[in-house]
Amino acid sequence: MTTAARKLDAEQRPAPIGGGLDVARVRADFPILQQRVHGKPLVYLDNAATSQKPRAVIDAIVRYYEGSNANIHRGVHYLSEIATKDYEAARRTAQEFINAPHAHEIIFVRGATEGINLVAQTFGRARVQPGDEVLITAMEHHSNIVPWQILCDEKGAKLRVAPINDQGELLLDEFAKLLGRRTKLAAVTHVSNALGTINPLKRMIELAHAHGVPVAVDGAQAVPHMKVDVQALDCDFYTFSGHKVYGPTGIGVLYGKSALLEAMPPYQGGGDMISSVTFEKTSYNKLPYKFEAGTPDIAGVIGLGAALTYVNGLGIGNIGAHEHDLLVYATQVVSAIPGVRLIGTAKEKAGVLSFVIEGVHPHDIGTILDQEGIAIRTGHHCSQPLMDRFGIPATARASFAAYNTREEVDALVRGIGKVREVFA
Ligand code: 7TS
Repeated sequence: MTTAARKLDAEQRPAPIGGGLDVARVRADFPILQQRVHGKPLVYLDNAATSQKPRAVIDAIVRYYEGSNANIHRGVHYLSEIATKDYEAARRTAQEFINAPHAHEIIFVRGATEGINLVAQTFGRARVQPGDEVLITAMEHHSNIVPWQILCDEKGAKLRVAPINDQGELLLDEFAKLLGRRTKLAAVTHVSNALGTINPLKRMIELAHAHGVPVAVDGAQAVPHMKVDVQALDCDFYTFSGHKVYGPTGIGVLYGKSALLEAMPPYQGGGDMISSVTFEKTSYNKLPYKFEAGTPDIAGVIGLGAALTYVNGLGIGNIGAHEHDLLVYATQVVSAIPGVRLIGTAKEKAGVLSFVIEGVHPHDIGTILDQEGIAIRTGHHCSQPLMDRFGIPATARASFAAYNTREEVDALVRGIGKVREVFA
């Protein structure tokens, strides 16, 4: 244990809140966590980049390929019917997971990135005209900046950016002031991947709607950690990636309100998204198929369904409470280390701990921690404008999931101690 961690004696440490999670059992569900890295037990703290996958997800994918692989929605044969049934069952699981009113409002996409691009290129393209504005925040991931820049460039529209304070919290008044006659859309993150800030999303949506502005939400970092209810939020679009919520890579969900999805032009043309085609005219399929051109990632969808079912089994509230406990603990012990500065100290945070160490480049932190078997992410986290806002090129970021433990946070603290020794 480093001196910094030792300094925090038992009474000073926040008492574990426990919650309803049996973390040892959760860990046993994840085969990858059993391995050693560079001779040390793997400490996986890069969950904001992607989470690990439980056996239930891996098995569901294997079961599909071994037992029911077939194309969907087009076969009359047995395997195709099973595959279609499983694919559509996963859609209902996703619908219930975010409390969408209708299953046809769930569009399967490659991930949050594709969900956002879909909205920009269909809804955005039809709605935004020269002189209009699209409003985002200063803490967006590049995938919630660049698609809007592309749209604004094409349309001669303007991207407006709501500022944040030094803690990494959105300035709600400034956000409200930026909503105006020209604002055609607000695209905002629910939770910041680089800071962990949880935005006051419901209030932001109310403010936007009061100006008649629809809101598209990037939920990539929220869905794995908290109950998301799209009806309670009243958001117009909500997107997330499967791979950050214990599911496979390359699959995600875009939710949109029926009326908006109905009115939107299609995103990609191809098989399954049509109801009839002649060389003169094509009419499009009904929702959600209008937005699912071509053979989808069937195994991915089934794996995602298994992941969401797995999360339901643990209880998203239990996961959130456990991660909050880790965050509170990690904040206390890491910030007590001399030379360490936390980036992102919002009152409302999900399980992300971004930090810098005086005189050490974050990449060197990551490399030394890797030698200790500890996986974190270092860099700008695809949020360069946010790094600029804090006047830094990069941070080191530890991010938590259901299977992490306080012992792993202690390992991180010891690892940071090593970094400080090397650079002393
Ligand atoms: N939005 C947010 C808030 C994200 O954190 C990410 C990925 C994305 C969108 C894009 O998700 P994708 O699945 O389509 O790639 N964020 C990160 C990260 O923080 N580290 O690696 C990927």
